[in-house]
Amino acid sequence: MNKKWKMPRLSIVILAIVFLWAKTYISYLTSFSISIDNVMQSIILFINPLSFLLLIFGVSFFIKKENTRNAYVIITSFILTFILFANMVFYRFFNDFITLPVLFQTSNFGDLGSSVMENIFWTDGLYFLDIVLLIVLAKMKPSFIIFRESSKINRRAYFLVAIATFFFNLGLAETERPQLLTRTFDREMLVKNIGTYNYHIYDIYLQSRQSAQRALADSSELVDVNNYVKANQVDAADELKGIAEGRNLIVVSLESTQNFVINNEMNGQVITPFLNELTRDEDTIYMDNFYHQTEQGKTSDSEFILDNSLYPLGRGAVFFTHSGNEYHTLAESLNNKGYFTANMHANNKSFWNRDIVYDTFGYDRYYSLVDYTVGDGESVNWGMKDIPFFEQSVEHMREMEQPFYTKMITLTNHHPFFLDEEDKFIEEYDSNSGTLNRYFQAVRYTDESIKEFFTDLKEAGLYENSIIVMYGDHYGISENHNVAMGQYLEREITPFETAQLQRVPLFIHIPGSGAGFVDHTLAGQVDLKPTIQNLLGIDSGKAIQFGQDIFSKDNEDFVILRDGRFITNELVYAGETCWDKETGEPTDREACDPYIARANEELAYNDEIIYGDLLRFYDAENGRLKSDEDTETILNEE
Ligand code: GP9
Ligand code: MN
Repeated sequence: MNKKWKMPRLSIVILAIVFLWAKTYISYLTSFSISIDNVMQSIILFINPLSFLLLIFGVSFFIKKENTRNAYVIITSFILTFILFANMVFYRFFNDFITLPVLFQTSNFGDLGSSVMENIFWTDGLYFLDIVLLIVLAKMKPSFIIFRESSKINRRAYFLVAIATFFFNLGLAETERPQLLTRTFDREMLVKNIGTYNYHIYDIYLQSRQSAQRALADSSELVDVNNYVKANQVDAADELKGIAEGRNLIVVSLESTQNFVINNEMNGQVITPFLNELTRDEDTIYMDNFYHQTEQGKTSDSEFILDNSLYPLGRGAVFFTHSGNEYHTLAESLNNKGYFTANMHANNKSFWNRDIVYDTFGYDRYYSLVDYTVGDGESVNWGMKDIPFFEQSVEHMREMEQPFYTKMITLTNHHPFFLDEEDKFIEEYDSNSGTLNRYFQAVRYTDESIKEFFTDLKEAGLYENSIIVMYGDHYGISENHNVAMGQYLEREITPFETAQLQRVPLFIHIPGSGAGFVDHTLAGQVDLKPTIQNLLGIDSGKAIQFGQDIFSKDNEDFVILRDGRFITNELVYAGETCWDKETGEPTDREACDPYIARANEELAYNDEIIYGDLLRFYDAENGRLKSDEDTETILNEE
């Protein structure tokens, strides 16, 4: 009866697990916008960090020495907290979770500096508080904490619980989302169901599987891929064929430029006066239903699509992960036509691994940062301002052999969208998002730079004999700014609206042609290569590619985004929901089903090509398999 009450004693391991579990769950609620539709999903979200934490901290039970064991617990806590923190910062910018290939893109990190700093808050420090506490406890060894080794029985029970938790979690996730692990385009879905830490383990597994895939691939895989591609190819347009034959080709990638700013105003101020003029110009084709198809590789993904008419990858940047593959590029086809081919971008040459990839793609020359003089006050955000960039680029063009093809990449309109006073031509917007507020100003600056670029080209005598193709590379405003976007667009930003916001402008300007019109055809970046080739009178031959000539009469009105969303004339599939395009309301899923299958099939074939490096087996000139010299398999019999 008189037994003294004893405080229940806690194991330091359990304490560490509880802290991390709590932190991870809090981060789900506060830092990641994970959508929850039902109670089951809330339960899964709550338990999903646990199985991994139990297992990883369980390792400590096998460590005999107390100090080593405590050190293991503390270091593991720190590493996992850091991974969580890195994901939070990454998510604030990219609205996405880190993948292994992204992590190894260290050559990009220097330039990311300003964007990273914008996305770290002082409150993030709170996430590390428990580690300080664990260190203090390990030092002071208070009596209410157990530090000694656990018994065999306890250990067994512990791991039984851990493994049961793991399968319980996986089981719930499978019922909630069948085929979760086989359809892995959607990282949010993965994290939601198996938790951040298991997600990273799964990501490591994917990475090793993909490395093996190339080694195991053989030319026979091309037969299916080729059948699919050929079945979906259309005849190139006749009317515009060769309209720009022999001209210089200037492609301008407009950083973060979305289509909603075109012919639009912000608080009574015109955002893109020059581009607006172009939409009504007699020499310009303006496409207002054109989608970007990029993923984690952002600008580099759009470059990849342009040159190959293939999709980028669902995870990582293909510029990093598959820079050594064999490709049949736009640059190569122009080289064969006697063009001088170049890239122009005033950033470190290794950013996005460009120096390596441009070589692989067959470009003759890369004008990178070292080829530009960045004067005082000529740099903002990630580097050189666009106006001096265009000015100096035209100087380089004067020296080029003609005809030339050059791809230019603008930079000023990049997150965090800061500008010097003298470059602000309009006021900021007035929402709760500084990013969106500054975005309008930065786009306005891009518009000004294009206007000056056209003048520079005319002065250099390069204008008349060129065709200028300009397109937005990817979105600039992520879903993290939905409230502010909703305020601007005066409607709620549903997944349907978000998909529609992935439209970027496309301008095809052919001086003196009189070929201008506004085109509402549905198209995407994969269509750029065949379209440009047709305008230049180049036969795309037997290239394996997913795009279609936009101006072809048979062009299919179906655009697939890299994460499996798609758009047709009637439907939009986004957020796992089928939307009626006219009303913007959800509609019967059956209507979307055939397209869902088609989108998945196309993306899967695409990945097979890239992961297996399949084009190394293929001769695009004659449509034959290269490696099979004995059999001379012909894939494209007339
Ligand atoms: C960097 C520039 C921007 O050189 O192309 O890259 P992004 O972050 O947009 O992919
Ligand atoms: Mn970009």
